[in-house]
Amino acid sequence: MKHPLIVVVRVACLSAAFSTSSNGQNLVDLSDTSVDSGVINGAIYGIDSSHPSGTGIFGRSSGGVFLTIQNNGVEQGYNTSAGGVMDTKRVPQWNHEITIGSLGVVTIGNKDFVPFLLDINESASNKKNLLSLDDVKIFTTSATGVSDPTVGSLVSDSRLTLRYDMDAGGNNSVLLDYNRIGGGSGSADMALFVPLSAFSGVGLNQNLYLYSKFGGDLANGDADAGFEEWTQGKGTSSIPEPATFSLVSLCALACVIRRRR
Ligand SMILES: [Ca+2]
Ligand SMILES: [Ca+2]
Ligand SMILES: [Ca+2]
Repeated sequence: MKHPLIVVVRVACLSAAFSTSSNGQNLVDLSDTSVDSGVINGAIYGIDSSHPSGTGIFGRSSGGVFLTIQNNGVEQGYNTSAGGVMDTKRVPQWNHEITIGSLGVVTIGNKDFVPFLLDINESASNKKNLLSLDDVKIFTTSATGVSDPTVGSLVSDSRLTLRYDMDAGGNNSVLLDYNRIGGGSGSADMALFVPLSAFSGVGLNQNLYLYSKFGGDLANGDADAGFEEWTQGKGTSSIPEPATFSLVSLCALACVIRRRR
């Protein structure tokens, strides 16, 4: 198990890159060993070098792998427990809904983020080691077993609320290198930190759907070989309960009224 201190040190390192990155049209090239992280639409995409990974080990304390995607060329999917949707695999054991209440929170600089980890599996040679992450869209909903067949139908599904969109405002991308963190050595390839503010007011029992797409945006970034796997990163605190805030506010208001009498 990872010591909490390692998380603190790692996110402190990322905070430096956070302040110098820009939003909007953006390529975060994590295949460039001089680049450790970048920001797209407020979320940090960074190299993760501290986590043990692999099914059953990676993120076990947070529930393990929740999204498994595999195809050649372009591949996409989201973490629904419904089978046969897009390019998802190993449904529902390693591809299933997660709740808002299960998410961890970490602080980077003076902002709170929800961490996710990505473990890719690509061929190690002949430039097949590269993989483009083309899109990440995160939704919340009270629905379970969502089976929209396209990203367009996901976005237009009235049951779902879009909370984060990598491609908002432009066709943004992240380039990943399977060999950078040592391929199958047991480390995650990328950490994604989504601003906690994206989930403001969402009930803890709501489901989170994370849609991601690979292999389409960048030359030599085709998908191949094994599964791409998403897990929840481990937080240093938990998501606050919206109802708790409401009760605190009501209590504060009651105290003010009482003092005025
Ligand atoms: Ca590849
Ligand atoms: Ca894109
Ligand atoms: Ca793959």
